[in-house]
Amino acid sequence: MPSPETLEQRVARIVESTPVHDIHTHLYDPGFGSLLLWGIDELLVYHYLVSEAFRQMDRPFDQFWSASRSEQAEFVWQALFIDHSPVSEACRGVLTTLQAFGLDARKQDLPTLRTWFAAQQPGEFVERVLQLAHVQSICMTNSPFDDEERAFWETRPSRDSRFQAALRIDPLLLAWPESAARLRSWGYAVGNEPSAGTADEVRRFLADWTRRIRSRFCMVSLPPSFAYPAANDTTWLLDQAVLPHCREFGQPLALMLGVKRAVNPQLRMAGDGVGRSDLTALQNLCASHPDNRFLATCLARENQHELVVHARKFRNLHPFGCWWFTNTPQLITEITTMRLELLGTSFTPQHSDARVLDQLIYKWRHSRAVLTGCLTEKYAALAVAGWTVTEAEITRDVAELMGGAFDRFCGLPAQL
Ligand code: FIX
Ligand code: ZN
Repeated sequence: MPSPETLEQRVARIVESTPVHDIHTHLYDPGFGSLLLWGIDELLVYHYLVSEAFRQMDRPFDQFWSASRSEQAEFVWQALFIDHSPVSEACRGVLTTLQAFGLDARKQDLPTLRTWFAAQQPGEFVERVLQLAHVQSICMTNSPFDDEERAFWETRPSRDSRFQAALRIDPLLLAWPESAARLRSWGYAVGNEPSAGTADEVRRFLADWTRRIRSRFCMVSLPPSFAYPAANDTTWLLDQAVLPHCREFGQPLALMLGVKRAVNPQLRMAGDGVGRSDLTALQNLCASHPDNRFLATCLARENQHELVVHARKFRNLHPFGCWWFTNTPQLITEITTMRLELLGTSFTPQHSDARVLDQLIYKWRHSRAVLTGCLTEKYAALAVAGWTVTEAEITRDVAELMGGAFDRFCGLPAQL
């Protein structure tokens, strides 16, 4: 007779079989062609791995960057997988991904792996990855300020409804005089200085892009120095344009707090760092704009507790994800447990931040394993207190955590 399912096995089964809505990625709708990255070379030149590889090789920065993409992938493979054991989370991710495809990275060399990926048919590959990762839908990161991406939107591409848009506005909020010039070049009559006319035109820009890409929310990443309110363009633009826009469209603003861009420019995209934010800014935003909703994630470990406490005080705040340097099993366990203990299930534990389609597999396999552990511990503690959760209750909770609570917080995708 088979032994009865343990609590952990039951939670694992439910977590693994619940499709996730991945609320922040850097992936693109397959209709965007070459913007959607996939394959072994892209996995290896992921910026998480590049910064780790530079620690293990003497190669000058220029020599690495002037090499072709496949040579760069070879440098990373050699440094991180051959010369040392690939124990870091990002390295393990490559192995989990290859294993899910049935590839034995121990037996196959890079050329053989490349041949396997080259033989994949792109459309079928997308379906296979989504199925292996058990991802039902994805939020992209869509920036009108990115020339390559803007060109795609201007072709009015047909859309895959599983790939939802999120309007990314970092340059608008953080580099105003330069962004004003770009808006003018696109036909928006903005001045460099604050005025009612400029605010109207910024709102027209936001409305046009929200409709064009059918965006579900606006998003911005902010440096540790972000303060609100402050006597600067960022506060003015938030107050006069971005927050009114979000209210008008009934959409949240997602804040990603604590990134220090280009602390080492020689590492290019891998050169961003972390700093502790003053979350008084977030508190002030939530308190002074009760009719706005805010999604927030923090990059610094030191900000995680404060974020959760703010969410207890403001129901217009929804914490999400273990972002970037916090996307490691140890920190996901710590952060998710803290959130469960202080917020119940009213948050979204994880997003993938995948930049390469295949990464969905490892990001979600690894995160699902941690979520299973955190939930099992909580349900076991409830059982000690005489409250045994049912299969239906676990299923409900997991659905909430894997996109349900987020969808309710955001509201349904607007028919724009
Ligand atoms: O700002 C962001 O959305 C970050 O996630 C990225 O800038 C970062 O490069 C990344 O990929 C982190 O996972
Ligand atoms: Zn991101």
